Amino acid sequence: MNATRTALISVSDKTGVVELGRALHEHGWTLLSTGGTARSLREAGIDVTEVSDHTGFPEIMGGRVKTLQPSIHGGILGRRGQDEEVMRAHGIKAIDLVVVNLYPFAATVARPDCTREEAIEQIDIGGPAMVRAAAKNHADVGLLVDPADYPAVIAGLPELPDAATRRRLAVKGFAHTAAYDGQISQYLSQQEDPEGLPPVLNLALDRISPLRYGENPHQAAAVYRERQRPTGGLAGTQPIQGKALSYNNLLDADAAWSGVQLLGDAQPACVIIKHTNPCGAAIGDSLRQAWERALACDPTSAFGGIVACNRTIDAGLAEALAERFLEVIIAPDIAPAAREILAGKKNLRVLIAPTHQPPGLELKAIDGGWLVQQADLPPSNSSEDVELSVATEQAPDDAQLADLRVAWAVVRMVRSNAIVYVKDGATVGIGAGQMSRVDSARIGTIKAADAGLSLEGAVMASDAFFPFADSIEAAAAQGIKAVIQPGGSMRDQEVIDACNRHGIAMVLTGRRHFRH
Ligand code: 93A
Repeated sequence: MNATRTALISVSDKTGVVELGRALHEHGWTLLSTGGTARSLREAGIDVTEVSDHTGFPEIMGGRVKTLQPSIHGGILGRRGQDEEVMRAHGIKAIDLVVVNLYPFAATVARPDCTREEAIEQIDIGGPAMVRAAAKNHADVGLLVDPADYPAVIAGLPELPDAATRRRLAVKGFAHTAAYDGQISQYLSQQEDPEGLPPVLNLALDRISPLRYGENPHQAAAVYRERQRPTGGLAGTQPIQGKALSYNNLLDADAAWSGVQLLGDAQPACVIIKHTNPCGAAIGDSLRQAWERALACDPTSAFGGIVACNRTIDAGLAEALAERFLEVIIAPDIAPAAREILAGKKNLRVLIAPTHQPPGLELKAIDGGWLVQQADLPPSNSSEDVELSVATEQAPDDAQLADLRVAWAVVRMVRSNAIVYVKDGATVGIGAGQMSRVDSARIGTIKAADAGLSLEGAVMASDAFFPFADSIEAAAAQGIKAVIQPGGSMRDQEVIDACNRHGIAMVLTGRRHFRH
């Protein structure tokens, strides 16, 4: 055993540090520590040298300068087999293992009463410098930034972690400091412009798991989590049965799960998704009824669909679901009897959804860069809270108003140009992703006819304004009685006039929901 091995331990999060310090000490390592860490180790009866005694220079400026010393950084960065002479000349002792985690910046600024001065003081300088030095010199030096890695290193003592482990720990070290700087720049830019997007987006992502492939089999893919966000959310959820989720499964499960949130939680609701578009959505007196009505909208497209429910799935619904070929089912919970029934469908992926965690920002790759926007969430995630103004002579009655709100929720889930027809709380026709709005309106009517559903007495929603009155004329011919749309077209008056001519009630939301 090499008795001269030295570890430098300087941690804010003291989890596991006593166990690690004791194990190192018992294996004959020399321990160097900064003030608070040295105290913790000494209180546990572990022999430790203060960094200030080692360097001969006190901690100054209230701890701003503790480890920022050549004898520390030379000890970490010195190349073994090359820099010994210069180290000897300057009295620098090699440091073989660096154990550092940083001032808790994110936790500090998350406190509502945190002042700017407190935040600034929580910007760790010496810690990241040591982490980066050890990561750079991983050829010879070990690095621990995460208490979860302590046990494996303890198990290998008195030896340093092997070369492959040191490389992995170095990657983790740079990710740790990158995420940390991201938190700082995000906080400071938020202070400058609380409503806006930061001038620099410094997102550090952790790979949760690789995916078999991306949208197509020749595309490599993985799912990542934003390090600054708490754990949880759909991204990290494993199915309770069935094969692992694919890239497309996750995309559609996300569309289904965020879609069902838009229908609110006042009533049981169900959404069926295909290729990120709903092919049926409904509320009902029971979840079973909501499912049946959602399915009735387009049973052909529901083949291989992704189903999200906003209530616990019971045995009765599970039996109905099991009759169909579905890819994914997602719900807040599945009753034990329902789990047994679904277990019979070996390939069906079943997800117990965690609490909905909508992303704050949406990213899209474009040639040479990224488009970043706030997610389409505010002011409220639920269509129940949308403020409506009546634009026509005719106002919608209560039943129509309820359907208009459902239609408005569903149209937000649909790719633009989006037209949605709703009757009795259920979609009866959906026109998605067309290049002209009138084509979406027409496709919705064709789909309704194909499903054997009548649009007589139904309501219509449009995700953006009607540029012409043509869609209203087509809707009137189908027996549509009420319309919901943002308004704001140059020809709004023509559109309103057409509604008035046909006795259609129209409400405006003042908010567009394009989805490209
Ligand atoms: O203020 S610092 O940026 N200046 C330093 O020289 C320094 N060296 C280590 N912060 C510094 N540290 C940090 O102190 C470490 O990253 C660690 O988070 C913390 C441990 O301090 P203590 O051992 O006193 O609890």
